Order: sequence, then C-alpha cells, then structure tokens
Amino acid sequence: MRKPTEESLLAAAKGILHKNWTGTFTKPAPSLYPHQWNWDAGFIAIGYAHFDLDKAEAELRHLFRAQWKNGMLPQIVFGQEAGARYFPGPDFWQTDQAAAAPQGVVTSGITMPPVHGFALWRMYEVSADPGRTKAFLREMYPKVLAFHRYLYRHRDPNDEALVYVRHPWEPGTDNSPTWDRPLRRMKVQKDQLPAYQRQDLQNPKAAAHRPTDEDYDRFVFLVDLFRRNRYEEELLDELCPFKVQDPLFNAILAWSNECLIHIGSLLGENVEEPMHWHEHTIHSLNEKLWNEAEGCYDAYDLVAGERLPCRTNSGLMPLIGEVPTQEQAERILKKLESRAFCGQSPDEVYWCPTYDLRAADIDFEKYWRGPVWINMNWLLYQGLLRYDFDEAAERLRNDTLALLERYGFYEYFDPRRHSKTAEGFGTGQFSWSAALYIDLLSR
Ligand code: 2M8
Repeated sequence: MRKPTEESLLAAAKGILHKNWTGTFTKPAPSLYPHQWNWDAGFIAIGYAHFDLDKAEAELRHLFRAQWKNGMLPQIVFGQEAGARYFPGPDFWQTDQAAAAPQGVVTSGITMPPVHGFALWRMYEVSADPGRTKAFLREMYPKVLAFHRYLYRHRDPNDEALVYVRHPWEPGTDNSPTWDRPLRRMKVQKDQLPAYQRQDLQNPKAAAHRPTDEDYDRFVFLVDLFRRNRYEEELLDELCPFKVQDPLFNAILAWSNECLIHIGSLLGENVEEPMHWHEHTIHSLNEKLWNEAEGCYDAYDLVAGERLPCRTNSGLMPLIGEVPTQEQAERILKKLESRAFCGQSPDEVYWCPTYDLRAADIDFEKYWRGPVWINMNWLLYQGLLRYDFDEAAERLRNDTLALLERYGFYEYFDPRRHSKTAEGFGTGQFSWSAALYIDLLSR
C-alpha cells in the first residue's frame, strides 16, 4: 500500500507529464525549455512506460525521427509551439547548412548522453505488454546502434573507446565546475562573437542560478564555430577547442552498450559490435580515468592533454555500467559516504549533492554546481544496486523521494536538510523529476 502522500504525488507527477505533453513530445518544463531535449526524452519515456506505452513510444520516436544521417542524435528537436522562446533557436544553429542534418525536422547541432539503450531496456522491464514493447525494441535497436556507431566513429579520435563531448551542453551537466578549466582556456573575443540574447534569465526562479554571461559567450563561440564549419565532423574534430572525455557520458554509454547487448540478444541479433564496444569502453574508463588516490573517476581534456580532477558526482557514475571492480566500487561508496558528499554529520544533506561539499566554490543553489538533480540520483541509485550496496541505495532513494515530497517537482534542489532558505530551484513542473519519481516509486 502506498502512503497517501505518495498517491497524490504520483497523480501530480502524471499530471505534469500530461501538461508538458505537446501532442507529439514532452517538453522538459512548461516554459523554460519549450522544445524536446534528448536525454530528457529518455528519462521521460521511462516514466511513461509505467502507465502510458503510447506516449513512451511516441516520445522516443519523435526524438529518433530527428536523428542525423551520420547517426548523431541531436540535443534539441525544435517544436512548433507559438511563442516558445529559447536561445539558441533554429536561426542561430543553422543546421540546415549541414549535409548530415535530417529533412523536415529542425534540430540543434550537438548531441547528448546516450541514455536510450538503458531507457529502452527499462521500458521493457516495466512494460505491461512485453510483446508490444519487444516490437518497439526491434524498431529502435538499429537506430540506437547507429547513434553509438556515430559516437565511436567521430568522437573517439585515439581509438580508446572513450568518446568526447565538444560543448558543455553535450554531457547535460552544463555548468559543472569540471568544465571551468577547459572553458577558461578558450580565448574568446567579445567583439568577434555574433550578437545574441539569452532567454533563460526570464524565469525569476532560475535566473540567479544560471551560467554566467562569460560562460554563455563560450557556449555561443562554440556553436558559432560549428555552424561556420557546417557541422562537418572532420573539421569540428580538428578545430574544436573544447574536447573532454567525461566519466558520466562514458558511463552512460557503457550501460547503454550493455543494454544493447540484452536487446540484441532478445531479438536474436548478432551482438558482436556492442560487445566489442562494451569491453573496450569499460577497460579504458578504468585505465585512463580511474583516480586511485581519490577513489573515483576523472574527466580528461583532450585538447590540453591533461586530467581534469572530477569533484562532482559524475565521477561516481561508472557504477551504473558495472565499470569498477568490486574493490573500486567500495572506494566509490566510501567517497559517497565521506564528507565530500555527506558533510560533517550523517543527516546534514539530502543525497546526493552534485559537487564535493568541501569545495571552496560549492554553491547550493547554482545550476549543476552543488544542488541535487533527480536524474543523477536515479542513475546513482541504479549503480549502487548493481553492487548490492543496498543500504546506501535505500538512503539515496528515500532522500530523493523526500526532496520531491517536501518541495515538489522542481528542476534541482538545495541539498541542505536543515537550512531555512533551502528550496527547489529552476523551473517547477519539471518532466524528468516527475517521470523518475514514477519509476523510483515502483521499486
Ligand atoms: C539544461 O540544459 C539546457 C541546454 O541544453 C539549458 O540550460 O538551456 C540542462 O540541465 C540539460 O541537462 C537538460 O537536458 C536541459 C533541459 O532539461 O536543460
């Protein structure tokens, strides 16, 4: 039996997805994010799979209809909502210049974490009609494979089976402190930037916590570089000043590879290709990104040729793909249970702050620089379960549900449990917070 609060929150969560549904896809939130976002769609489909298979399938179909001819799956698929204001919009991206862009659908020109393999597998696990979902897996399997193929072909210049991101919007953790160093290194001259106007500062609850104008100048500089080079992969690989191997992105890739193996096997396909990827990515994550002194995974800056010590919870995420050995996983658990993510006393914070609590520049309100994000908690929870860290998994699940019960379905949350000023931040009625609540409740 569910508690009454759970019953009403479940109804509210479904209501949010319903409200953000546009008829063809689900917006991440009513106004701040008025189009379809790539990894949001994966998390949202997992939520729908519990009660509305039509929408779960429609969500992913809509996203994959925008897949580029080279397999790239775009970060944003632009919708048609009247009055939708978002920067950068289609006029700025100008992806119609790209030979690989799809026809009849307008998208941005970068990608996002490959969550679709595990989203599909989770859909299958919870589906009330596995026969129907199996048919859907058959439809999607080649498309997800094509996306992974794009990543290995165009984002892995050293054949390490570790793919790089070329814009801080690609890993999804846009404003993470891990990007500060490579971003600051980029020389950007304001007078050479195209004119632009941010739209994200109009939401009063989000404005103060969003990335700075200096960061946006760099975000825009990169997009401008991509569009001037017509999104030609070889040129971007050569010219892009931001190329980072992110442990979160690669952990998601590893887990989705594994799920592609499950899906392919279920469908009777030859799964040699995803098996090969799977083995190599796990190997390289451990060889190149594991930080033995810290007990977590780092990022790597391919342009500067240096490790970027990762003090965010992205460094714990390879748990999701069963990348670490048992011994390494225990070090990760220790890190999670240390002051880095717990603070001074066991009940000081809700798990899991996105950034090391001891970092001098932690900010409990700033977007991706400290607050709790529900998708990161959901991922970490799966990772802890994989190693039978049941107690920690249970705490993480309880904290996640408690935050949503206390504040509602916000985009991110101040982790401090006893602070009087703590609240939910960013936009309210945030789709993946609602969708993943539905999934977490079902466990
Ligand atoms: C945020 O990112 C967009 C750019 O992609 C933005 O700040 O405008 C991030 O939190 C990202 O992870 C998320 O997918 C997106 C939509 O929810 O918003």
